[in-house]
Amino acid sequence: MPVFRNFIAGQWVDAIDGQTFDNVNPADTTDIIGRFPLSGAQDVDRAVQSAQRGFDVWRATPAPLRGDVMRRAGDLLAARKEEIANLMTREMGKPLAETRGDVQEGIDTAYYAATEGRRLFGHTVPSELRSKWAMSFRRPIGVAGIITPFNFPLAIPTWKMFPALVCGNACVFKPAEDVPHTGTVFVEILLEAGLPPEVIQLVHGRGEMAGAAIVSHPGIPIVSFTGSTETGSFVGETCGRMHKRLSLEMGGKNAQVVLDDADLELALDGVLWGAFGTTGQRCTATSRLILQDGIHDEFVARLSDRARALRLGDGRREGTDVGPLVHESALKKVEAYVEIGRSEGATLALGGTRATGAGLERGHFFQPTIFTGVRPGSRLEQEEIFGPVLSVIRVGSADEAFRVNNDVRYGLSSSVYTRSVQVAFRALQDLDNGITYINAPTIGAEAHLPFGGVKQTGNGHREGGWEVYEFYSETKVGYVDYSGVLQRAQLDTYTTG
Ligand code: UN1
Repeated sequence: MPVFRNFIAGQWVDAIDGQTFDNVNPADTTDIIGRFPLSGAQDVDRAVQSAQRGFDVWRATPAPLRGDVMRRAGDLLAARKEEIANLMTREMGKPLAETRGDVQEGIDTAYYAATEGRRLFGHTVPSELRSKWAMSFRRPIGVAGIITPFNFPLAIPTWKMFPALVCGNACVFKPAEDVPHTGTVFVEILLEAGLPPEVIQLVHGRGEMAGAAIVSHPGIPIVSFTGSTETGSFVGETCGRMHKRLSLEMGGKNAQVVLDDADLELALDGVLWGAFGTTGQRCTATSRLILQDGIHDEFVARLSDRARALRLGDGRREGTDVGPLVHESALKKVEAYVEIGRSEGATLALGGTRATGAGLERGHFFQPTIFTGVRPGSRLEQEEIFGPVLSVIRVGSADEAFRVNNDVRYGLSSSVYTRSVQVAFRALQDLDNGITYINAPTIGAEAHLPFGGVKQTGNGHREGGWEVYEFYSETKVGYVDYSGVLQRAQLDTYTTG
């Protein structure tokens, strides 16, 4: 079996205590992809010490040259797109069309980052005093702790690390233990692109061990985490206590609203992709479908027909629409929510059980599942499931739909299907989400726009676009007084009035 290593202090190494874990294909659990180091606090500590040396080299490298490394990384990702999509599907299950998109998101992020190395704008503003300049500029922060989930094994690490690196930080990277192979290939690509070896450290392992060690290490002043809201609370507590800068991207309970005047065929395409793409394992997945009275029954009937026809299977097989869940405990969680839905009195309109049949015997497959008659406020309607389970809620008006959309603790994305320009713009204003789509599904964020959510989805930061560069850098202000005399701000300026 192939054996993989950490990348620490410029070397490919085992975990210090020699422990390992196996990486298993969720579509066929007899297919073992490789053995990876199960790292702990000592491994993280070595990584941080090395990254601090890397930081000293990297921060002194001009930002446009740092950007050139990202451009080359983008070129390498583009050249290896098909190969990376394949290995990604093998380790986490989503179909090839989606993993190709995942790699493309990484390529787009690379090229955006490359040019950002030539911007990293500060401000120059007039001073209130004569013969004095006032300006702001950006400085790197230090060693960034990067903890990423399984569902976008390449895109999410690139969202975090390309901007962190362009800003001049070093990174200690822990990919989810479900997708260590993609994480390894990504680090190889960064090195091949010319990143100085100590600037990047790869530490494989579990959240409770390697992840917790990163979050609590005093040598890591900045942490970026994508994962569950529960884990995010722990990460936030530790970072808060240690005064670390922290970006959290956490849960969602995203809704697609379909109003009576909508293009129903378009809305059907949208919800199928939003709810069952990535087997519902996206923070942006459509987990609730809010239907207006007038179209409710027809829409549910047409949706059930379309969802029933989705083909489950190995994502590497041509024609597969929906892959497996990532592991057994994800499957159990989905089963538990089906039970919760039943006990709360919702009607199971489709699915609800593990999927069986030819080619599905050895994987974590679950049928696309639809509940109707779901009550606002019920657990099924409120809690993140992270699986192919869609809850349908009936409403009488756009206003009621918006209230239901907003009445959850999460606020990542939302979607409204309508032909009314008034309602569309009202939705943009009134829905409590970081992203609202009009006539498009809840998933599909683009790499050059800010990505993130409100309420318990995040902690006020955004990834992607221009905003993330502010997260990964400190603003510094410089004043240059060339008057040759003592000028006292606020005292010598306004002498009258
Ligand atoms: C996530 O679900 O964790 O908007 C990220 C999308 C993707 C990113 C999702 N581009 O669906």
